[in-house]
Amino acid sequence: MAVENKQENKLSKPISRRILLGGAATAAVVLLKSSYGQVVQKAITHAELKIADPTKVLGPPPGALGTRSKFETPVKKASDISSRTPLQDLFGTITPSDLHYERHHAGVPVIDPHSYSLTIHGMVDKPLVFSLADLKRFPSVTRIFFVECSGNYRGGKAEMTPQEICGLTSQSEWTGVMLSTLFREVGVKSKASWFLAEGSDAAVMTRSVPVNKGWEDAMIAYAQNGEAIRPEQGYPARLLLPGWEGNTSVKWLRRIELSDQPFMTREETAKYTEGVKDGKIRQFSFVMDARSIITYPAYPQQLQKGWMEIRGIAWSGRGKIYKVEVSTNGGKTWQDARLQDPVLDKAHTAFRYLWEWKGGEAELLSRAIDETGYIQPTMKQLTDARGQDMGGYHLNPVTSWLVQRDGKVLFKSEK
Ligand SMILES: Nc1nc2c(c(=O)[nH]1)N[C@H]1C(S)=C(S)[C@@H](COP(=O)(O)O)O[C@H]1N2
Ligand SMILES: [Mo]
Repeated sequence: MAVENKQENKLSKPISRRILLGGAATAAVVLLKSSYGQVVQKAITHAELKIADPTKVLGPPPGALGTRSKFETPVKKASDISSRTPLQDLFGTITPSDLHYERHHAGVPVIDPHSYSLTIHGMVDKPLVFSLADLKRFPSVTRIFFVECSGNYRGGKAEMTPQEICGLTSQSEWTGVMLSTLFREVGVKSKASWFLAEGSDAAVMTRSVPVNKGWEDAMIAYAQNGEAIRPEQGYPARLLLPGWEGNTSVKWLRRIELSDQPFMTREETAKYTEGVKDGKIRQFSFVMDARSIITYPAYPQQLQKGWMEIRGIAWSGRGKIYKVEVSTNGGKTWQDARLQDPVLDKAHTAFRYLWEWKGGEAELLSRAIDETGYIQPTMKQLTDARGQDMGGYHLNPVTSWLVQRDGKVLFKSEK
């Protein structure tokens, strides 16, 4: 109690709704009245208590949910339509679920898992309606891969973080049922060459997908990083097409229709097409090409002279990352970075390269090469290949960081 009393004044400021303090055993817990009126428990950190020596006071007891350290504040950068993963704040390759990027065409629907259903019909022997419980009864699979929006490139100024440049990619461990399992269950007819995937959000998003992807590695996921999939990621179940543009991984999936031709929905005619040379438009460009980005050092870091580990992630929608090359002199010479095992198929792969900054200007680049031999292009190579009107989709240029004499790091924006 002594500690609480001493802290009385300090506490009452940040925690204005405090109505009751616990006894000695709950020294660092207060009960608060939430804005809805119910009483909730809030653990107070040592920082809030301004305790210099944590060995001299009982810490907060376990809670119903864990918390992130008050000293760590990674956040998604959100607009009305999307939010971006803070790639520069993360370690390893799994994106914490609450930091997974989001892209919704009509917000996040609330779907009751008990009334949820997935209908598979069209060119099948036996159309079926699956409940969520039905989906969970099938043999399950767990697999790690990334989801990336095809509109994942921003440029325009030097003061941009990895999150701002390409934070529309995230990686989770997904669990669900292979679509091929359900295809066998309904008896997809051999003539069927495409299927339509339809979401139950207010956008009723629909995409046509070649049936081969369904047989190959498409899955219906109901779990993410060990728990039920998040509402933002498609609760209670979504389609996931590993390595393909995020748009095709239809969330809140309610219907799959088999056909012998694409359905030519709005998302694949008016949207999600790219200009190529000679005024032509490219359609059904599903695969996300290989890419990498150095996430440290990056803007807004301030470098100190000496050794450091250049760090980043590389990924490819075509398969495994074969190699990542790093240049510290603007592309004059390249060295192989070390890849962190396991290097997974269609997955964010961490790379590292030891570098000594001796002061002076430097230009840091990374370039991903995947197992098909595809080499991540420069922005100039992209423009040369696709023309000036290539639009904003499927841009995976080599990202360059300019280290200034004073140790500031700036993005060399090329678009
Ligand atoms: N039903 C539905 N599915 C959807 C969308 C949507 O708005 N509605 N957005 C798509 C787009 S454009 C992308 S990039 C991914 C984003 O997935 P995430 O929000 O889980 O990161 O979901 C896709 N699936
Ligand atoms: Mo997207």
